[in-house]
Amino acid sequence: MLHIAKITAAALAATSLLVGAAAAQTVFRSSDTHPDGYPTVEAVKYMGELLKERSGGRFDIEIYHSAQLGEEKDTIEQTRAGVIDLNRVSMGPFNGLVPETRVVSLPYIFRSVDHMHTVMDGEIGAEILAGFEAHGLIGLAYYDGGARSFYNRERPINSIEDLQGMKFRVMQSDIFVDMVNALGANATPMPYGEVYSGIETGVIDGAENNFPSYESAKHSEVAKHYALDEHLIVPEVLVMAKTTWDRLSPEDQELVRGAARDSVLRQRELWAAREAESRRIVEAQGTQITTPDKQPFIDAMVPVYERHVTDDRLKDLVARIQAVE
Ligand code: GTR
Repeated sequence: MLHIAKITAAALAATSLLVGAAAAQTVFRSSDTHPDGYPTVEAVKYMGELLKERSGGRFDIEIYHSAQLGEEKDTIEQTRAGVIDLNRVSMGPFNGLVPETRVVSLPYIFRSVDHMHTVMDGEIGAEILAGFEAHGLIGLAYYDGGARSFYNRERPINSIEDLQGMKFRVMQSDIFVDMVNALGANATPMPYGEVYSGIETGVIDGAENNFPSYESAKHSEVAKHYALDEHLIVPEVLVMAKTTWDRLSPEDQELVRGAARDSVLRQRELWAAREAESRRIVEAQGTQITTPDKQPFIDAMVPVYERHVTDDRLKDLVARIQAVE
């Protein structure tokens, strides 16, 4: 019911382009699941400032943070329908829609965040971004989401053996379900907003995420064991509704793209600071961090690659990513 109420409210609010009375100002409605102050929210705000300045006040961005417009899966559909103009989402929830996003959602596909940056800033990143257009979306830029690791309420994880039989929430993607199952644990796909109560009530034992999400969504209050296995380095993406994009002149499209591009550096700086700060906060609040040997986790992912990297396009992308120094 809550979701439906949110969608209806958003749909009723107006057409996606709000035209202000005074100077025919276009305000893009932008969604983010994270709270105000989170690096992705702040980066889109910064993009809005740049857009406003560079367009002489013709464009602005209004941010609906804290999942005000719904959970990511729903907001993706609303963006495709043009009800939401801009959306900052993880690549994971796009796995069922945009095949290109699957390659960067494979566990341990990137050796490090630096490797991820080199790949995504280059031609492979551009190719993946272009893949959104066939699905009613325009990929504008990538943001950092660090590395995701497992956390749970039961016990410290020092090896794969410690994960056996535990139930972990994953983002709604078949790749993540198989990833968790390949480790001998059980995967439960569910929306981000349900994770806190899921852990609190014991429906799940834990979840997996980066430090800023673990901290800001307060999962750290209910799951005190965090294992730094860093199985996923999934970039985040900022997309625009194609219907909104198509209404802009080529010059204004370039303006939007440029402002998005210029917000990336700001987001990376904010991200690095927030990652360290969130880790400091959760440790001070009693989170126990373990550092299991990653190699057995990497080895356990062989069947996940066998199952999901089957067509030639994906095989080629995986090989090219792995070949990037
Ligand atoms: C966060 C990511 C969100 C969302 C969330 C989740 O790290 O920034 O976009 O995907 O994880 O686990 O659902």
